Amino acid sequence: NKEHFNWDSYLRETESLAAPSQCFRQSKIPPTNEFKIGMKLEARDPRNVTSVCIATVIGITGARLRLRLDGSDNKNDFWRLVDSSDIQPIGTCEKKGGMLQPPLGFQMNASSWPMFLLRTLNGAEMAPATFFKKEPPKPAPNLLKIGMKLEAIDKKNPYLICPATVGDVKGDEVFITFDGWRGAFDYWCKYDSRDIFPVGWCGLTGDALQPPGNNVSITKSSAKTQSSPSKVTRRSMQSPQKTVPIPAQRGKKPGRAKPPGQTSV
Ligand code: MLY
Repeated sequence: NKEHFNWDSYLRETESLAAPSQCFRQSKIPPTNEFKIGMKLEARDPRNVTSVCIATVIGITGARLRLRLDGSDNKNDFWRLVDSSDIQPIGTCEKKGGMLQPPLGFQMNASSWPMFLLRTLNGAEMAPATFFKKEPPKPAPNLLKIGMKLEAIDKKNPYLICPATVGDVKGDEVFITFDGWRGAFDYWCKYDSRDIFPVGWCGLTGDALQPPGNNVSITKSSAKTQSSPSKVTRRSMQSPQKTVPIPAQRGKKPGRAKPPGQTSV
């Protein structure tokens, strides 16, 4: 899909509505990203959330940082918003009486951690405290409704932010479906997740919003009920809410075979 994606025409052609910005735990004006590659900070280890580790900024994308934990490998990078509560300036942990921990999968012998820590911080460029922005408050209550459009992080490819649709709502949980991807990347999350954004977010941050996929969702219900494709002007515009979310999948890792024609990066 080479043509550039335009939300206004997409919303018109799919006859859908964008979820209002008050639905999201995101600041209305995205926070400015002042970080520079190479700067160090403290970050919660995504694989061991009780640990606070040293991380290095290895990429900048919109209002997010691509982070790598010092002493970890290059296969476990993660992305955080500059106003995420998972990141803080170096020194914060100690100030609060905590101890910096080696990341899960620390590549050296555990006994070498104290010396490693000393060396990794020696002469490091530390991100200034003013670069860290305050996390926006949770909106209350859950205002997301089935069919609303949004931008969402693809959790299997977390550097990607994609056009998505609310496929289901159960209390505080929302089912995020990726337009044009047959359900393979869909997931449940809390309505106040930091991984979902209002329509227009990437346009404001300068992040590259992915175009919708080209795959029609083929499910029992859509195959039976879809009488006329007249409103569907592009294959990718099939309303994803016609897919049947499988609640049993909640919280589970892949488990399901990928449909043909889709490969993971
Ligand atoms: N390399 C993968 C990327 C899939 C991304 C799906 N997201 C956008 C929902 C592929 O092409 O299959």
